[in-house]
Amino acid sequence: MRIERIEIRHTKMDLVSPFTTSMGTEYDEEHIMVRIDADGVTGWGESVAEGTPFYSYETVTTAWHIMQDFLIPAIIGKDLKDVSEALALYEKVRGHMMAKAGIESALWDAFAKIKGVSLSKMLGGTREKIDVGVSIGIQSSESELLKKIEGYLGEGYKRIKIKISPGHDMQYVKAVRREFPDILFQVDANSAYTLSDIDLFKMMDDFNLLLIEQPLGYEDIYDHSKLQRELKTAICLDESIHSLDDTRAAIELNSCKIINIKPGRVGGFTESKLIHDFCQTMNVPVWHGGMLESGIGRAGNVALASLPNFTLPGDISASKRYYKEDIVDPEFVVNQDGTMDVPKGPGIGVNVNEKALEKVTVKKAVFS
Ligand code: OSB
Ligand code: MG
Repeated sequence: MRIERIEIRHTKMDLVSPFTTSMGTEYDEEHIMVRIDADGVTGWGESVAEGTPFYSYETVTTAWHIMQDFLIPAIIGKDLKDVSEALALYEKVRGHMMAKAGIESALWDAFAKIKGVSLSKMLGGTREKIDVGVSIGIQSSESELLKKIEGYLGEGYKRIKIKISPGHDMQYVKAVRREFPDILFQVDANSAYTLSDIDLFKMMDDFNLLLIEQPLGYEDIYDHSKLQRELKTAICLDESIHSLDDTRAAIELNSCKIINIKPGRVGGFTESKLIHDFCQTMNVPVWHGGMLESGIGRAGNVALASLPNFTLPGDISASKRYYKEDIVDPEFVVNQDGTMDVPKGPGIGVNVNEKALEKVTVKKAVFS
């Protein structure tokens, strides 16, 4: 497949409601959409680097720079036989996983379309429907939170995750469990705590949480092993895991019992699959995280989450939970039984709505 043309677009999409976490409040989401034209097909991908370096050091600006000056020059005009050839061409670039994943995902889509198979099939997916959950930001009151949860449960979501931060934690956990004693329920701290908060987590241990996501440092693996030792509840790592090597370290050190896989955080689907497969052999469940993606990134997430060891519901929600208008057609919907259909068409299996994409584009560059 000859890489004839690559287009990148910095996009900005308004969220239907603000998303508050221990990292701050987001009102809109800036990402980079990648379009690759090759041998008569068009592959689409999304880089989930955000406008701010609060979740990761990467931002849309750093990802743009890395794509424009290193990743795109390495592959443009080249004749590639598979995705791994592209990875080899830019393997000298260290870090910048979200920039890499944006390019890599567009390549996967293009290769799947050339083969005429769905991305799910191409990645080794085995499911036609995936179980989905929803990630709820910090709310202004317990009653506000309970109302939101009730709404999402009514829409079918199989699992509820709430964001926590110091001062917005135990009382919310208690309120949710009082109201909904039996739901699959987990919390995400986004690295807001330290080992000195161990008593708080010991208290949470009595509330039958499915997992506690990334309680400690955003690069930490060691302190999490000390915390996990003291808890019955599974710790799940998100921010700390950038590769198969990180995953191996975390599992060998017993720093967590569950892994959150986000392709953007680990450089793409190739590394995601390695992590998935390794966790499967170690009997460690994985689930698919989210970065408030548009339909382009979401399509990739759904395809990846159709692999067999994604045994817990993902942070993969309906388009309308994030955006008034998505940039793909059809938009992603959640079935009443809390599942989402895995697209069956070639590649990502949804069409990009180029008019909607144009409306959210703030900057564009073309390479050929
Ligand atoms: O920590 O999982 C996270 C969104 C942006 C950055 C980090 C995270 C999140 C979410 C949203 O929790 C998940 C989603 O896309 O629904
Ligand atoms: Mg998280």
